[in-house]
Amino acid sequence: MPGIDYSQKIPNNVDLASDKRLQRALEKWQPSYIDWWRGMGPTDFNENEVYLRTAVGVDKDGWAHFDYVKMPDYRWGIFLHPQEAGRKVGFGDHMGEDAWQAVPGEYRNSLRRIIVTQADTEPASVEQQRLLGHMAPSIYDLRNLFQVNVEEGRHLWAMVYLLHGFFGRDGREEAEELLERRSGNPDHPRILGTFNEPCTDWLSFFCFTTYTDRDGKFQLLSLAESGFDPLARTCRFMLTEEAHHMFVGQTGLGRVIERACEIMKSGKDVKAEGGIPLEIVQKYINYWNSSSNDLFGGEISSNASNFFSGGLKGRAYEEKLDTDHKALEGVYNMEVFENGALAKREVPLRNAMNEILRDEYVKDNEKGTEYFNKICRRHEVDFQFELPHRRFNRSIGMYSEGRFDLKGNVLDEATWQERQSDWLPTEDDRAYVQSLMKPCYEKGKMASWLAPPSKGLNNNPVDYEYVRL
Ligand code: BYC
Repeated sequence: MPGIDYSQKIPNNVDLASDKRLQRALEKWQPSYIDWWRGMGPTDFNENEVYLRTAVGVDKDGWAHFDYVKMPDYRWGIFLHPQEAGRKVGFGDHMGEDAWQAVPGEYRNSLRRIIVTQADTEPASVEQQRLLGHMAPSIYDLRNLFQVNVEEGRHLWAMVYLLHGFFGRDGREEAEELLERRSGNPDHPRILGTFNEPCTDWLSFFCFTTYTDRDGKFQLLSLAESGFDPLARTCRFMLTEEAHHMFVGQTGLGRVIERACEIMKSGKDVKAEGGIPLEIVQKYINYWNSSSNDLFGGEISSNASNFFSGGLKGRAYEEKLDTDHKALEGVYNMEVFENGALAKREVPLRNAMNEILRDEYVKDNEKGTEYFNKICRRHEVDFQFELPHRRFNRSIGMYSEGRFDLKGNVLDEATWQERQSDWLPTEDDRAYVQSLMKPCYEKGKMASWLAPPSKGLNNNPVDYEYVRL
């Protein structure tokens, strides 16, 4: 297995030096990327040394390397999971054929579209989070934010390698565009909805890394099955990085909940003590979870069917599933929304691939909800977190045509208008959360609204100097 070559301008494990054209093209893109980072990344912290984790290998232990790095000097590179000899396409119409090492002509446009959509989310999230460093609740959290940011930058590199390496001139043009679109810019927005939403407080950041990054996990799991082998190998390695982002989100929300529970248990008022009431946490969960549900696309999708039949995008864990990998027969029983009402309908399996992936996502989210409820029970606080129903507050797909409550029941417009402030953050809720967003940079100290983590990083104490300010 080739290790990562750090002697090159662009660290990589794909023997970039042997492909001079590709190397030149990527080295030409590199300064534009650094310019983008210096302008749109966490700009005001470019000169600080941050205790970051860098990949030195693509195996399980390859993550062991931690060191102080100034973010613009981070070694963004191209790291692919090792090639599996004799790998075959594992699903769809081409099942059993050799996995493709080049882009099949007939799927060029679809593959480019999938890769560009995935790629676009990476710089978008860095842009969304760029000002959060100014209001971090601790140095430990500040470092985690920056770790997430540099890894999203690396994910962009991973996708740009595919665009440059396999899509010729179109790919190079798409790579340029990835540095030109801007999160939330009405004239030149990012492609997917959630990635244009403002993320200007840390409660949103923890929800984003819990729910939006978890969408990333499932999209990557399905692309890791792709018959286009370089895409599959790229996504397999990205998944190892994604896990840390969800850890940041899940434990971050857990600590906010824990702090509120501690205050409640002591009989004091959560707001008076500078905590975040659990009802507000639930509303933020409702908001970010529903937006992230949109990221799976429409419930019935011919795009998804084509991606599956072409062997481009499988189901999560497709290889391990004990099932018909062609999905030609069988149906998905869906509750469709038609003429203002829900009705049961059998949908051909291939057309339901987005929904099948969303099912896995919902299951994984439910485990997260249970983790939050355990914290409440441990503190003997009588509060039950609930995951909103997938129909709630949607902007994409058939359920965006109607209004639904948190349990997925159909509502009329008037009831929705009357009730939505009970379910989604109001201006007042947002103003309150924003009022707490003050930096807490004293070593080992935490802001008033969250509990300390149970341990520090890489066997260091919680009060370690994770960022040299
Ligand atoms: N917002 O057939 P449909 C991550 C569009 S996150 C706006 O229903 P399809 C990360 C769609 O483009 C993972 N538009 O959907 C996390 C289409 O437009 P056109 C990102 C949307 O194509 C945190 C139309 O609606 N990965 O990694 O089956 C931090 C109808 O499309 C949205 C990927 O996205 C939306 N939410 O499925 C950092 C994987 N949803 O063509 C990173 C690659 C749909 O009619 N992408 N539309 O103009 C895909 O597999 C698919 O494009 C989607 C959409 C699943 C996203």
